[in-house]
Amino acid sequence: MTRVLAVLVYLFLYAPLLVLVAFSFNSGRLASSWDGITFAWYARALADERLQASLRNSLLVALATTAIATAIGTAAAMGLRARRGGRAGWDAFLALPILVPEVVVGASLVLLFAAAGLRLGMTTVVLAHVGFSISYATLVVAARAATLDPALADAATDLGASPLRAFFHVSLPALAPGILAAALLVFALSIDDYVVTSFVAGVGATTLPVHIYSMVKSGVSPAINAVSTLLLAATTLLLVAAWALERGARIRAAAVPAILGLAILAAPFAASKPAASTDRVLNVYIWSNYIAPETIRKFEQRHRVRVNLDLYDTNEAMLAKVQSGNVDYDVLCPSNYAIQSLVAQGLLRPLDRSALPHFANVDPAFLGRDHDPANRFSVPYFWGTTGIAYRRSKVGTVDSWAALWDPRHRGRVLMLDDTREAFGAALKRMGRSLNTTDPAVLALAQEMLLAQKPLVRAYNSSNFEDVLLSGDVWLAQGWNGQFARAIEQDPDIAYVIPKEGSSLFLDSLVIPAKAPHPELAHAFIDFTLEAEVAAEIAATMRYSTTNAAATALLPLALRANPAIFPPADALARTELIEDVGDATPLYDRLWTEVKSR
Ligand code: N2P
Repeated sequence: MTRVLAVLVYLFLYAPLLVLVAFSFNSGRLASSWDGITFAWYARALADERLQASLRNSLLVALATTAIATAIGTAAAMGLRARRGGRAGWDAFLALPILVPEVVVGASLVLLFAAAGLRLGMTTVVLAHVGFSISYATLVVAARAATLDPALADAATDLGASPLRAFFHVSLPALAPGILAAALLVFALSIDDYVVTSFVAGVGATTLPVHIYSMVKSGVSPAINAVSTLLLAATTLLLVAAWALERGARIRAAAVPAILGLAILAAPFAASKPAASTDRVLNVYIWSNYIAPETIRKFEQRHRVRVNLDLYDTNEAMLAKVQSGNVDYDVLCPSNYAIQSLVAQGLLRPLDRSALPHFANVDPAFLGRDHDPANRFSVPYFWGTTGIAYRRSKVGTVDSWAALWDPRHRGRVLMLDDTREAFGAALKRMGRSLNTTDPAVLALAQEMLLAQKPLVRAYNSSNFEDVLLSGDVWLAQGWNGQFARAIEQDPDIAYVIPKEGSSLFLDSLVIPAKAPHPELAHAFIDFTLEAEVAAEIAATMRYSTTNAAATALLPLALRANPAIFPPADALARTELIEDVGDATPLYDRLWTEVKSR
């Protein structure tokens, strides 16, 4: 009986990992069906330059962290041992950082770095990793140190050795397995940290876990399973080595798993041809699913530069990062209402039109809008609508927001994880403007969203179309481009702009006031304005282009697709989301309450 229980517990622990490993070899794209064995995802993952760059960053950070944290940890362990008496209190202080939630550590470090005037980048990542690994390193070395007989070092000093000599010749060799175990543990902790790193990474310091997470955001590809399996194998091997050393195994015995683990991490470098060396970089921060890696690659080749691409899923997330002031982005893609607030805060740089010869390709219908009347700061990129996509076979025909509140759809509804869009749906359902600033109306909208919560399976603004495709939900609020792609994959899915009306968005490229590479930023924006490039972007992403010259180049099927270019009567029902100024904090608070209650 106990044996059966033990098997069940281990299965519970390891089943998700086993599924991940298995599906990294699945030749089909979907996790719902097994289509045969392939190594293609590994080949794809190993050939991905962005992945290699992030792995390179991860290795650099992990090596630096290991060296620094292990040295400090060893010194601390020796210091603690020397202080006989009163140790317990110090031990507790050491263990504390291990227990402090990672989000707290991340958020406080961002504040600290801002106060110290440090720009977020590789250095801040290393500092953060050293910070959270010192405790682990100290505890592991201290455990080994406790088994040492202090009389040995005393004997060496009695025989005339200096304390330093006694440490290096007597204590250190005896401590070596503990130090190595600590080093391996620190390396493993650093190489797969996500939470703290995502706070302090800034641009150009994307590590492997951060990259994997952004891959998930731009659409789930089984290549992620392959990368994750490699990362899993490498960390497991390193931890086995650390564990063996702690158990007193010979260093040579532990070397086998350690070297194997490191070799797995080095594999992508062996598989890659050396990247074209270039020190010109451009930091682009844009919506997920808004530009294809292939398009970025073309720009990189043409200008012999490297583009750091970071992705976001809400204007609020982007604004928070840009307002924090210690990130170095060159190009952003805010929605109209976010541009209003960026301009008001003086955070954008006026554009140099002479550096944008293809500006004339923009459809004049999208120029001179309220958020930037003379287009001094922004160049339109994509426009689109928010609506509901649904499974016809499950819910019939949908034409109203009420469907997202229908108790029959309990647990089958997805809402955008986006303040203005979620409130927009509720407000439209009430027949109100989605730009209302009336606190009483907003309180009612909040009540509606709270009442809807039991029906909602997920709040998601990144890969909502995948959740619908997978069958997990039957109805999803979301943005039209990604839904257009879903409909092509599964004709059971339909998209509608509800009869009560919905939101319209207009997203533009802008250059932050403090952009470190404004010239390249102009070159990039102009590149996206070229008719062929804009057409490629629109055709791969399926959002609606604001580029008149590109529209003419789009395949007829796309131009005639009502999900991408909705009929006039549906468009007439939409309303542009606008900056609500002083009411913004109210919206934010009400939305946080909906999510947390
Ligand atoms: C991108 C979604 C479209 C952005 N993933 C809506 N402004």
